[in-house]
Amino acid sequence: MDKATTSPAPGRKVNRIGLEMQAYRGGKSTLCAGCGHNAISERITEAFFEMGVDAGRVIKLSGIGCSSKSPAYFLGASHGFNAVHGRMPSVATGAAVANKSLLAIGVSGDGDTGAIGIGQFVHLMRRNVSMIYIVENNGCYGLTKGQLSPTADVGSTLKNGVVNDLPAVDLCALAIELGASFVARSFSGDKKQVLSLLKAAISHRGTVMLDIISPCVTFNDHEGSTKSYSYVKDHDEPLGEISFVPFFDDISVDYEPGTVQTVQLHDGSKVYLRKLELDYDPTDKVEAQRVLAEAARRGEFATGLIYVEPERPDFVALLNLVDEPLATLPTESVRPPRSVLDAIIDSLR
Ligand SMILES: Cc1ncc(C[n+]2csc(CCOP(=O)(O)OP(=O)(O)O)c2C)c(N)n1
Ligand code: SF4
Ligand SMILES: [Mg+2]
Repeated sequence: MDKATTSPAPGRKVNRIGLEMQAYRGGKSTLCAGCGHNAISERITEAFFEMGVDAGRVIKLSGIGCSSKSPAYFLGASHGFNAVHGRMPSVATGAAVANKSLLAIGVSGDGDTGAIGIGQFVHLMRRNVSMIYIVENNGCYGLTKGQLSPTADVGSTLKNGVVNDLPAVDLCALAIELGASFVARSFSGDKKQVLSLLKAAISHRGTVMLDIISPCVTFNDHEGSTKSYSYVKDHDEPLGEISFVPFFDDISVDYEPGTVQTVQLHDGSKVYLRKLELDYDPTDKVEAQRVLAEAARRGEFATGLIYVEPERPDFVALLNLVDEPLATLPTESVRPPRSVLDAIIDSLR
């Protein structure tokens, strides 16, 4: 990034590479006011600013969905690739292998990841591709008007009364099982926790799977949902016809390790967040799986850094590549000279 064009005004806060927060912002959000996804974009902006990351070495990736639109709203100076629905992991894997000097951050949704993209997600996790993979989890397909997603809890209902009778996919439990080396869960309204998890994620090498419960204020607003706010609008209005988007205050929470925070959503429904104890050991895989299963049994979400395995080699390390990123290797290094090709052809005659 050209520092000369972004030199800070006197007295303004700058980070360790001399840039202001403004240098880390993206375009103006077109998502609904109050959508949890907007709060996450703000935290990503803050985290990259506070960590003093050079935005020119970051690649933002996504699939399709409201959540997948988010990379447009942060790190405007970074590279970006908006992939096909559910196909972000393969694009991210290609980018990470081609240029290992990039810091990759992907934003997906519970539909993009848990439904159409589940196969690609599985292989990204087991390869431990070095990237930050965020699932903005609202338990529904926000962009296509609120259908239940695979992370919707049993008993969740659609507005028309349809009840979800399928068990939810726990993407954190799956990621741990598959081999992701940093697995965490939070709530979009917990500014402190989301920010500190993102800062830790930026420092990690390997797959960071960060599941952030992020309410959809527009569609997932029914009583009984465990991942939603509702908004106040005419109840006779048919689902899918949005005549206005009301403003909501963001719900913010701040609670101590080891305690349970009940979050009352706009429609009166609740989510229960249990922050892991301060002395919780996130390096114990079996304990991490037990904590997730126990929280699910109680109808709660365990939040915090659930599992970390800092020493696990990432995919690029396993491939044993040359030191220089493949993308910047000179032609002479990657293309054999004519004489070598001729010798091969001769040997086959
Ligand atoms: C191949 C394909 N199938 C289906 C769709 C329709 N579609 C677009 S976004 C989406 C689901 C989005 O849900 P989620 O990933 O949870 O994101 P959210 O909008 O809730 O943030 C679907 C089914 C599509 N765009 N492409
Ligand atoms: S429809 Fe839901 S998920 Fe999409 S922007 Fe609006 S509140 Fe967010
Ligand atoms: Mg969703």
